Amino acid sequence: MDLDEIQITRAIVDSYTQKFKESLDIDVAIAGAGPAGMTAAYYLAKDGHRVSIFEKKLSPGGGMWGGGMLFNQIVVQEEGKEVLDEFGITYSQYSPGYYVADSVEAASTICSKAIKAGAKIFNSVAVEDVIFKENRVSGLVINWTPVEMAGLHVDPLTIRCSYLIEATGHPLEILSVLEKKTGTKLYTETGSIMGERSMDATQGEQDCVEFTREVAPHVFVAGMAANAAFGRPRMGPIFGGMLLSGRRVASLISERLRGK
Ligand code: 48F
Repeated sequence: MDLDEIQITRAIVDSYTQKFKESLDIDVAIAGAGPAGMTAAYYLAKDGHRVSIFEKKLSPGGGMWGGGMLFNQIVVQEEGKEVLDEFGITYSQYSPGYYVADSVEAASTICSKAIKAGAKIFNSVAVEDVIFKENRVSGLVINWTPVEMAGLHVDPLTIRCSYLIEATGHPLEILSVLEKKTGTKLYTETGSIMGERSMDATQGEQDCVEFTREVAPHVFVAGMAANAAFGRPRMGPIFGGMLLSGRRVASLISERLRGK
């Protein structure tokens, strides 16, 4: 058949607009499509919640693609294995308690499963600020990443959400803005961002799950962002903690949404 260029354009613009409109007022907005954010989105969507991720890079997947130092394999410990099973990611046992998986399969599968479960992912969209009213976050301020990169003076758009997951990993971009612009006292020991500590895989992995929690009213941290917020160690290319953190934050927020 003859293809009509304008019909192709209409199809893209209409369907994107529809997807975006459905994300303007949602239960959970997630900043960052790394393994923690995407796993959280999968479980929240599976639980029937309206959830969208805003990811500033073109490719969702965060730090998972590159495995360790670009050796594109990841390690998952015993505790995280059941999340690999949930996603159907292929893995093998390297030695007792150490499982390895292809990082490209892992990142792409989690991404695909999250979308198929009903989550929406908006790539190349950076979260630059939050909506802050009555002493709490009630939404996100977003803009195209290329606008930010080019330093263009273009005003952003906004998303309303009941809960926000800060899953931007090491840089903790959203919590930093929240702290700086609103003076919100965080639920950390010091009331402020404590900053990540040097590497300790055992402690870092445990803490990543334990410190996955509410850090300010209606704002939860997950993944490496939890360690960075609460002053806990980094853990390197072992990913069980990220997957378990994503699952945990989904369950904590699901409980809150059911009780609201
Ligand atoms: O860094 P990232 O993969 O975070 P994570 O899910 O997983 C951490 C691991 O990859 C690894 C590790 C495990 O051993 O330590 O680092 O906690 O994914 C964070 C995502 O957030 C995006 C960023 O591009 C990345 O894909 N991001 C960062 N800032 C923003 C953002 C922002 N302002 N707006 C939107 N996305």
